[in-house]
Amino acid sequence: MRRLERKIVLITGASAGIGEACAKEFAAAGSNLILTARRVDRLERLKSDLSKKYPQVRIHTLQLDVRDKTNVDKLVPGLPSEFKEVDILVNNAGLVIGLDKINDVTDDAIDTMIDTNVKGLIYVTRAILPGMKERQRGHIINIGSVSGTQVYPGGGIYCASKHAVNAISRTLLLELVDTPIRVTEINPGMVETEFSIVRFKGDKEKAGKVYQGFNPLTGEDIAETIIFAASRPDHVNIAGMFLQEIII
Ligand code: NDP
Ligand code: 8X3
Repeated sequence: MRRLERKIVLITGASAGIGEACAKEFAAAGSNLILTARRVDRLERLKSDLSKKYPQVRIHTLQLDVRDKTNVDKLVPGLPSEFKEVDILVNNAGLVIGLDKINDVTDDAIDTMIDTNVKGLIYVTRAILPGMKERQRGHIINIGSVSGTQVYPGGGIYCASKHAVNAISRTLLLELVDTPIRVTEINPGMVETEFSIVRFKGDKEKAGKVYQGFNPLTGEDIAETIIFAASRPDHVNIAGMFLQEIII
């Protein structure tokens, strides 16, 4: 997709799942990448694979915990000069912990989900948006969820965090409506990534059961949709999309 060639794309949570799939799709489209996550060894492996396949694509990796406000604030000043002008931000880093009812959910699970999914997304947006405003161009793509408009027992805190992402996305859309900066929220249903493995603290058997009996979405399905939104003409802003798995 020529519209994405040489764009600088920053992806949070690029070490697995949807973020990793986005890295592959944007690289295939000729974009230059800033790949961030906590597991930097995985980012290095991904960089090495993508660099072999797409030698023209420039890739910068960065260890970044989105909860760490001090480090997020240093993000742009610390980027090499050729990566500083971020065109597209994919706010993807996020997670769910457990399936506990609100009565039982632990302080740690509450903090981890809210700090990552909500506060982290705000910190990163706040780090990148001023540059986009200065340059009068940019695209913020937030990974929300169907859980941003729906709820389920045991998902209260995660759903609250994604409802917050929905509120932030819609607010940003209004706050930036008189600028060329675009805001898109992508809302997947059930995607088979490491999401449920993280939810069940590494229990792969339990995680696998979540997707039994139907065809879940894949990280690639979501990344393709993100690429579609990112590659529309500059005057077309896809404000939001929902992707639902087919239960068969
Ligand atoms: P994965 O667990 O496969 O990937 C999550 C990514 O987020 C990893 O790269 C992880 O990297 C990163 N991450 C987690 N915590 C942090 C942190 N504190 N700082 C930086 N990066 C972090 O899950 P998915 O790919 O499925 O999830 C991606 C997004 O999609 C999330 O926002 C999730 O809520 C959303 N989503 C997922 C759905 C699903 O069914 N899978 C459905 C709807 C939305 P590392 O651990 O290396 O830091
Ligand atoms: C993830 C959707 O329903 O698996 O955002 O919690 S769900």
